[in-house]
Amino acid sequence: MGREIISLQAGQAGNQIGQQFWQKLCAEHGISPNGMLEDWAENQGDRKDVFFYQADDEHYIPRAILIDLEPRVINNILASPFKGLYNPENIYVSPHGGGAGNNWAQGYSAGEKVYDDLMEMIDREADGSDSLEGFMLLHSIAGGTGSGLGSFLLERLNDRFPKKLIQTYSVFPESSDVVVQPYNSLLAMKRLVNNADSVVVLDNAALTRIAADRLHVQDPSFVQTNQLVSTVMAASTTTLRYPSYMNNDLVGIIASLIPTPRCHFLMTSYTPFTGDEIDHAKSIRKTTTLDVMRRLLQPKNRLVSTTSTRSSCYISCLNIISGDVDPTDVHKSLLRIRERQLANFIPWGPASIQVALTKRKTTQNRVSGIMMANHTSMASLFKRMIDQYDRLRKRNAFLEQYKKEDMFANGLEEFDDSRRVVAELADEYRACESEGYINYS
Ligand SMILES: Nc1nc2c(ncn2[C@@H]2O[C@H](COP(=O)(O)OP(=O)(O)OP(=O)(O)O)[C@@H](O)[C@H]2O)c(=O)[nH]1
Ligand SMILES: [Mg+2]
Repeated sequence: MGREIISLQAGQAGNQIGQQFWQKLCAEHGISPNGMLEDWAENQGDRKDVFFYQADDEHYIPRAILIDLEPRVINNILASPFKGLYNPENIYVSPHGGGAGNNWAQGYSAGEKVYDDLMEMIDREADGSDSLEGFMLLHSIAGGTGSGLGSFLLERLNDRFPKKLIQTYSVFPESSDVVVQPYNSLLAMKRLVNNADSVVVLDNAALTRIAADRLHVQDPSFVQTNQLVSTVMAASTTTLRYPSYMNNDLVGIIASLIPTPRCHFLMTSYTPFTGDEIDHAKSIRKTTTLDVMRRLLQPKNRLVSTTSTRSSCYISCLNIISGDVDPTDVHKSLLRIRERQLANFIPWGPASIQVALTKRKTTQNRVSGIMMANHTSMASLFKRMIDQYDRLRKRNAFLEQYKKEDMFANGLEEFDDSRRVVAELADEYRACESEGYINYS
């Protein structure tokens, strides 16, 4: 057995999303807010040990490390009904308390200063697992802590655990969020490219749009958008937690979605969001397997806003379907999708949607699904990021705060290098659209 995953949640977005993710996993596995197993939850054929371990007194404890440079968000978690769930030794709140002021460089430097404390927690968790598969980082890339300290962690995890996988759930900003977000995002992107094996991209613009669509909420709170995110995170890990014969470890999922190492930025869609997951979701009529699989391909259901061109296509696509599903319906749906050409694929690889049916038993028989896909339109997101960066940089705006930190004290090469890395990634995604990609270097 084994194949455990340690989650690291950094900064406000990381910890707020993490809070809901753990709440959701507890509900699915029948773990109460204080870590006790409910009676119905025995012998469900699930693997609680991927994300939890048991303390001496049988309590389930998340393999989670909570990190922030300011206390507010973590204090909220510690004032919630789930306060007893986490291992208190796994919580790091900076004693200085002011956060990283929306500044990547400040977050990165803070990481260097608290390296020993953080690594001690991570090593202890790693030593406590039987056979660790990897790490999951939850963070946003627009602020200071999740972005900068998160970047630092990605680099160090890579050095210290070179054989372990790193997957991130990364929240990309809406363009109006933070003035210096183009700087922070670009610098964090370099680490997501170089130091992560797989990045699940979520963006706040898409989350807001889906909240308006599904929940009729025009100005959603983070609690509401985070319910969308935690639903998707839980769904994307169902095959790990309820294993069948495929996709039951992270390496399997990554291998099937990421044929070439640099193009590892995944988009997700989920349908239907209902009142089971989301407060105030619109009720839905009965959904069929075909409905679900068709909706998963619609751009409006994606949790990331990219712009497709006529040549945009899927590099890979995995659907994980839950509920009462007849495999013949899956087969028929795949045929229908192919006949109607609802999904275009790269010319240099297998043109097929992979489908996994989960073993998770639910109370309703409702069919729901998540799509995880590698799609070349992701290039448009990186292009937009570079354009926003160029506009800010041309004016030399807001650079003083960065120059105060060591990395930028002697020049701004780090910015130029990060820009180069992101531009090359966008180019490679576009190159994937043509036959000649097999010779790409
Ligand atoms: N989806 C989502 N986005 C969030 C949440 N909290 C903050 N954000 C977004 O994250 C970005 C800001 O990053 P934060 O996570 O607040 O910053 P931080 O990592 O705590 O860094 P500092 O506070 O600067 O030290 C903005 O784009 C926000 O809109 C959240 O709970 N959910
Ligand atoms: Mg913060």
